[in-house]
Amino acid sequence: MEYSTISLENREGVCIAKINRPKALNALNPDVLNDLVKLAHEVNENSEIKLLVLTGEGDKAFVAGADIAAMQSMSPLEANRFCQLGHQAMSMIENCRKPVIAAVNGFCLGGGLELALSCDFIYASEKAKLGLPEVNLGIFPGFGGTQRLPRLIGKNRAKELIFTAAMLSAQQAQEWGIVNKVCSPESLLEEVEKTAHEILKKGPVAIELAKRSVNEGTDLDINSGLALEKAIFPSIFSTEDKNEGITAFLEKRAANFKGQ
Ligand code: DAK
Repeated sequence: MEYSTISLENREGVCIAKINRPKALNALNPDVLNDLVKLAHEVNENSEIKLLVLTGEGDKAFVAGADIAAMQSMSPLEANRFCQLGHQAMSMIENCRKPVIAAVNGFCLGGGLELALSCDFIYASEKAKLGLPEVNLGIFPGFGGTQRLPRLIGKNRAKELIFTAAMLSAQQAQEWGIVNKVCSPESLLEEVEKTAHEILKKGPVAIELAKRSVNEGTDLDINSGLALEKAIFPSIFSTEDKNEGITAFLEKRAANFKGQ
């Protein structure tokens, strides 16, 4: 597929997607959001892509938010479409069938943090700054930030971050549970790829179903979540991967999963 704002590189099944508007600190305009929707489709459908890494072009920003200049001239109707498109992009990344890791290489603000929160988890460079500064502009987070962030770090910390528009360092964001790992800027992609290749050794269908169970289950009460897990689990027993994984263990060899 052709993308106007994202560059792609497939490294042995790990697709590195760089949002590529460095002059605007990779800010999200409708073109980027449309490209993210297309990208999520491509990742789902393209068997050569096993895992997606989202990052920003350049050494300054992951994504510095929604495009403020583009928003200035939006009519209410255009803002409504922008809102729908943003939500569609975030949900498609969140529910992509394959794992998605955010490699946060710099400013990760507003819609940029909302995008990173839609990924399965976040690794960040020591230089990264993360926050939801929308209230500085007289607006508030509108691409899922008021919903995904409190579910991740709790209501009170989320409200403090949103109300103060504070920018957290990568280290603070890790302490708050937003970031899983902090790396030097030079080693960020290497560390992400190392983890990606660990994940790729596992059963792909198992990862896909585990992701569904976590994503769909965490918004349910515990009994409904457990019922969901019980409902999803038996299907893994119909896969070749399950037979291969268990046979390989018993034969004391590495499993050769086919994703079937
Ligand atoms: N949008 C557009 N351009 C941006 C940008 C952004 N978010 N952030 C930076 N830029 C541009 C700057 O304007 C500048 O462009 P030129 O002047 O060179 O043409 C260039 O990137 C470099 O930025 P700076 O010169 O400002 O660089 P500094 O190192 O001095 O500062 C900074 C870096 C990240 C601290 C600063 O650029 C900054 O504060 N940027 C804005 C961060 C921000 O407020 N982000 C939140 C955006 S609001 C919606 C749902 C959701 C949203 C909106 C609507 N609906 C449901 C409708 C989401 C809103 C947001 O994300």
